[in-house]
Amino acid sequence: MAAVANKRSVMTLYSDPQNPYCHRVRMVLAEKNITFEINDIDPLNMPEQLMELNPYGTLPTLVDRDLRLYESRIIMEYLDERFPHPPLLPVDPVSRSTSRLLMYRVDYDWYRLMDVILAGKKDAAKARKELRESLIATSQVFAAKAFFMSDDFTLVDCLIAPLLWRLPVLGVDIPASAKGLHEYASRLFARESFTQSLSEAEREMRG
Ligand SMILES: N[C@@H](CCC(=O)N[C@@H](CS)C(=O)NCC(=O)O)C(=O)O
Repeated sequence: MAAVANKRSVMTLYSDPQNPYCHRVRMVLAEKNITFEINDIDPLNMPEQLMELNPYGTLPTLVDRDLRLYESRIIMEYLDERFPHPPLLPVDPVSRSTSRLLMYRVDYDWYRLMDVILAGKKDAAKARKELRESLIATSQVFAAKAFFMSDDFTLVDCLIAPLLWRLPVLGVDIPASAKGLHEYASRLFARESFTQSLSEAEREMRG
C-alpha cells in the first residue's frame, strides 16, 4: 500500500478525525485549497502501513510522492512552502522566527495541558484549571489584533483554532467577560477554511 501511495500525484494525509494535531494540518490544507486524499485512521487500530511510512506511527502523517512527513508543525511548514499562496508565515526572518516561537509556546503551554485532559489522566482536573486560567489571562492579547499577535492569519492561528474548538469537550468554560478570546474564536470559526477543515466527529463536538 505504501508503494501505491508513493506513485500517486495527489498527496495523502493520514489523519485521526478527532485529533487536534491532525485538525491543524487539515486547516492549512483548507486555507490553501490544496487537493489531497484523506485516509481516516482509528488511533486504536493503527494500520501496519503507517509504521512503514512513519517510524513513530503517529498521526498526522503526510505522503507527497516520495516524501513522508510526520510531526504536525513540520507538515504545516512544508505545506506553506510548497503552496506559497496565501502565505501563512510572515516573510522577514525576525517575524518568521517569532511566529515559530509562538507555535512552540502554544504547544508547550496549551496543547500539553489539552493532551493531559484528553488522556483523562489523574492530573486532568489540574490541567483543565491551568488551561482555563491561562486562556483567560491571554484574553487581552486575543483582542489586540485580528489574529494571534498578527494582522494577518498565520500558522499560529491554525494551531489555536482546533484547541479553542475543543474547549466544550475539554470541559473548559470561558466566562463571557473574556470577550477578546470569544471574539477571536468566532473570527476563526467563521472562516470558510475552518468549516472545511472539520471532520464529522469534530462538527459534532459543538453540534
Ligand atoms: N507531536 C505530534 C503529536 C501527534 C499526536 O499526538 N498524534 C496522536 C494522534 S492519534 C498519535 O499519533 N498517537 C499515537 C501514538 O503516539 O502512538 C504532532 O505534532 O504531530
